[in-house]
Amino acid sequence: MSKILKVKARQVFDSRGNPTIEAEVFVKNNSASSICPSGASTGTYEAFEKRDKNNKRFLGKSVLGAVNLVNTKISKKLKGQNVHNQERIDTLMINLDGTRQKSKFGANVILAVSMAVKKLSAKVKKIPLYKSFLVKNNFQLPYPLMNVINGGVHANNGLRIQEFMIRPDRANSFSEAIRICFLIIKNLSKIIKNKGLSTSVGDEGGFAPMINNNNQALDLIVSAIRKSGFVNGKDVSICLDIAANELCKKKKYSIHSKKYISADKSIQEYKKMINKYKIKSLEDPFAENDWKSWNKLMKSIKKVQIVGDDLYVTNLERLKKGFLNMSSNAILIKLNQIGTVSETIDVIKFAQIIGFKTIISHRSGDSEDTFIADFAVGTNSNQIKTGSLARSERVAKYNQLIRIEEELGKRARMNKIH
Ligand code: 2PG
Ligand code: MG
Repeated sequence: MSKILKVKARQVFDSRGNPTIEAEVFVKNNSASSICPSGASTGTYEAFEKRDKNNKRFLGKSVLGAVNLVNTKISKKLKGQNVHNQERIDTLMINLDGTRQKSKFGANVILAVSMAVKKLSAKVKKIPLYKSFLVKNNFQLPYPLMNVINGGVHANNGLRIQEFMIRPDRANSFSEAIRICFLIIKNLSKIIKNKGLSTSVGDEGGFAPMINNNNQALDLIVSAIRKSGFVNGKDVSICLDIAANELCKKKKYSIHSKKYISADKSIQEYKKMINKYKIKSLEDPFAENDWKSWNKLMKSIKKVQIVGDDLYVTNLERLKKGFLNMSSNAILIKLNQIGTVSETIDVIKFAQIIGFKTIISHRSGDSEDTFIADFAVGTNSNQIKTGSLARSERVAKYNQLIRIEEELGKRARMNKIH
C-alpha cells in the first residue's frame, strides 16, 4: 500500500502550442506526472475536453479551471487512496464527475491524473511502466503506422485524406521497422524536393506538400518505397486515415475529389485505390453515424484492416454496436477519447476477445509524454500510430519503444499483423 498524499496540476503546452493539463501525483518520497494530449479531428461521441472558454485568456483555450479542479476537488478525493488501486481511483473520479461524457470535470483533467497514477504505481513498484498493464511476460512490440504525408485538418495543403502512413510489415524487430521507415522518409523528402515542392511538415510530422490530389500523394509514397529498395504491399504497406467525418455532408462524401458522391460510389473509389496502391489499412472510411456504409465496405473488401476511430471513440458501448453491425475489424485506441486508463483497458480487452486488432494512437496535439509507447507493449496491441520520424513529441514515443526493445533483449518479439 502506498498512499496518495496529494495531486497537483499545472497548465503546460502541447505540440501545437495550445495549453493543456499536466497532473502530478505524490506519495511519500515519490511522484509522477502525465500530460493529456488533444485532437483536432474529434468525434462527436468523444468524452468532453474541458477548457476555460474565456476569449480574453489564451483565446479561450486555457485550462486553468481544470487545473484548479485537480488541485482542489480531485486532490481531496484521492488523498489517502492506494496508488496501486488504479480501478478504484478511476472509479472515484468517474463518480465524482457523474456525467456520461465526463462533461463536468473534463476527460483531459481525469485522464492526466489517471495516467500519472499508473506511472507512479509502476515507479513505486520499481517496474518499467510497460510491465504494469495486461501482459505479464512474452512482451511484443507493435508495428509502427508511420505518418509520412499529412492532409485534412492536420495540414493546410488541401489534401482530402488526413493521414498517409506506411507500415513496415516484414520488419522482424522494432528497430528494423524504424530503419525501414527512416529510409523511405528520407527518399520521400528527396522526391518531394525534386518536384519543387516544400518539405515542411504538418501537425504529426509527415510532409505537407502543397498538393491536393490523393493519388498524387500516393504516387510519391510508392516511388519512395521503391527507391528505398522495398516492395509496396509486401515489405511495406500503405495505410490511410480518411477521417471521413470531416468529408461528409448529408450522407455524401468528398473523399476522392471535392465533389460529394454517395457512399456506394465512394466504396467503388476505395476499391480502385486499394487495388492500385495495395492499401492494407483504412481508418474512418465513413462518418461516425453511417453504420450501414461501414458494414457494406466490410462486406465488399477482403484482407484490408478497417479501423474505427471516430466511430468507436474508445467507448465500449460503441465498440459492441460496431461488432454486432460488423463495421470493422480493428479499433484505434485513444485514452483521452474515454478519459481513464481503466476504461481504456476494458475496451482493449473486449476488442481482443472479439478478434479486433488494437492500435494505440497519439493525438495530433501531443506532448513529450511517452505513456502510449509503454501502453502499446503492455496491452499487446498490434500497432501504434504516433506520427512521423519528425517532431520530438512523435519521435519520443518511437525512442521509448527502442528502449523497451533493448531492455527485452533476446526476448523481444514483434506483434502479429495478420
Ligand atoms: C486521428 C488523430 C490522430 P486527431 O484522427 O486518428 O492521428 O487525429 O488527434 O486530430 O483526432
Ligand atoms: Mg483517425
